[in-house]
Amino acid sequence: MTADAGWHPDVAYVVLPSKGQGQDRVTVIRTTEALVLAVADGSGGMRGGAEAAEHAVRMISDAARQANAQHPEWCASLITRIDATPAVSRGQCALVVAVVVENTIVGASAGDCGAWLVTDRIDELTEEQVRKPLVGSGSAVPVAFKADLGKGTLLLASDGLLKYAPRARIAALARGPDLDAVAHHIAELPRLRSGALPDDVGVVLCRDRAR
Ligand SMILES: [Mn+2]
Repeated sequence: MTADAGWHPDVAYVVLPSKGQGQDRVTVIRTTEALVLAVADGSGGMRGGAEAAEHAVRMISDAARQANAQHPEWCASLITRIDATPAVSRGQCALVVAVVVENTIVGASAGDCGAWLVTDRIDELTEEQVRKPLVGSGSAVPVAFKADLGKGTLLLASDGLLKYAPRARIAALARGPDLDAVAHHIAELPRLRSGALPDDVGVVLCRDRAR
């Protein structure tokens, strides 16, 4: 064992706006014990979607520094808290939050941002999610999830990836060796021949470097 033996998660993320600043936001927060990851997708049909997504990731950053983030219900109660204190613009967003502590993943989502654990197969951790109403409506329904990271790659993403890229392609890329390159290549999957993106893409990846 080397001097810095211990838990060294590898993390990478990419956000690609379809135009302007877009409305997807991601955050990665490393605390001493945990890694807190989130993807927020501001609702495009509503004014203030980007502000809602920014507001959500700001609240997550603030909360991540408090204790207790490893509790299985922490992410769901955090989403409830964000839902109950919307952005000034009263915009809304879809949101997925995950906390990784060594081998354990706990998380929650509301809306259609998803979390997958990619191994030799895809575990759709957010399979049971409730997609409407969105966070900021005051009546979002966060659904928690839990998994073991193992040798897998955890992927959090907005619908701009999950709706517009083939699942098998996402998973095949997610198994690649260089996580930064993986994030970049996955985020480019939805790009159309015209060069445009059908929607903003937000993606965060995490895995154990020692896997
Ligand atoms: Mn979207």
